[in-house]
Formats: sequence, structure tokens, C-alpha cells
Amino acid sequence: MIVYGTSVSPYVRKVLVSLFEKDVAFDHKPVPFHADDPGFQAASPLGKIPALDDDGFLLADSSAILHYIEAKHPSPVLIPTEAKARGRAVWFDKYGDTELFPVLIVPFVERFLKPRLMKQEGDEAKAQATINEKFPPLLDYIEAQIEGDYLVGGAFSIADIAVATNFHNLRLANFEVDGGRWPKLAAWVAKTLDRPSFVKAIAAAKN
Ligand SMILES: N[C@@H](CCC(=O)N[C@@H](CS)C(=O)NCC(=O)O)C(=O)O
Repeated sequence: MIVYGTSVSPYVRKVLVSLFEKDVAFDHKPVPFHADDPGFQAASPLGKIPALDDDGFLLADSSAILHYIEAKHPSPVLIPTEAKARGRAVWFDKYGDTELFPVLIVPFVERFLKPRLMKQEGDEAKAQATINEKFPPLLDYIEAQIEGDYLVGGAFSIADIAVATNFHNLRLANFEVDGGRWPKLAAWVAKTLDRPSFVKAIAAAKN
């Protein structure tokens, strides 16, 4: 099994965390998006990362890949089977990808990606405005949703993976969740990103 995509990507990190949780062996090709690599191009019709090649079976999109991995390697369960927990887990996976990512990625782009990786000047005013104006309702919502140690059904799941992955990029952007304002979220982020699967995914090759 080959996983394509640099571990700097929150979407790639979802796949790496899932494979580490399930102790599935894989090769990692940490390409950037739209890379020239022919194997990657064949696996990713849109040129986005992540993409997967499992012995010739090609698949793109982090959520599609997580569902594929779950079906092939069901233990430990990361997509709950109980109806309500399943519904909420899929909701949080989608919420992380489509609602959190576009907003939470802004400080990462302006403070880390542009200056550190693209050798361009970042727009600090844009980063700050996003944090001040767009972060609070998103963080308030997650704060209200955390049940004990996890987001869904009292167990670690794709919900935790898909939401927490965005918070590592925020750390790279020197943003930490304010534990005074969002105590449950701050504790959950710290605990989730400290899981061995996240630690290994974060340490995985970047290029
Ligand atoms: N829905 C896709 C989104 C993947 C995605 O947008 N990845 C970014 C990198 S973090 C990318 O490849 N961007 C290039 C582009 O949008 O053309 C998934 O879940 O895998």
C-alpha cells in the first residue's frame, strides 16, 4: 500500500493516523499536491493529496480512503457501527474537511506555508482577522460537542481524526487554543494530538 502526500497536509494526516491506529504497514511517498510523479497522478484525478495505491487499487480523497481502510482493516473500529454514532462520526469528518479546514488553514498559510515553504511574505493581518472573527463560532461549537475524551460515542473515531488534524497546522502557525475560553477543546486537542498515531503521523516525511 502506497500513501501519497506530504504529512504537512491535514488531509494526508487523517490517512496516516488511521493506518497507524490500525497498525497497517504502508509505504509513504510524501509528494506535494499536483506533483509530477506518474504514480501519484494516476491515483489522484484532481492532483490533490492524499491518494492511495493499494496493490493497483487507486483511490483519492481522505474520507474515501478512510472508509476503504476501515472496511479492509476493521480493527480497531474508527467508524462506529451504532446508528447515531455513525451519523455523527460522518458529520464530523465532513465538518472537519469542509467547514474547519478552509478557515483554520488561513493562519497556517499566512504564517507558515508562505514564509517558510514558499519564501513569500505572509499576510499577518489576514491571519489575525480570521482568528478574531471566524474562529470563535467554530471553536464554540466543538467545545459544546466534546463528550468526555472524544467527539462521538465515547471512543476515538474518524470524528476526532478529522477535526483534530486541523489543530496541528494551527500549532505550526503558533496558535494554541485558549484553555480559559475553550477548556474542553484545549484539553481534547492536547490529548488527541499526543496519541501515538498522531505523533507518528506528524513526524512522517514531509518531502
Ligand atoms: N477532499 C479532499 C481534499 C484534499 C485537498 O484539498 N488537499 C489539498 C492539500 S491540504 C490539495 O491537494 N490542494 C490542491 C488543490 O486544491 O488543487 C480530501 O479529503 O482528500
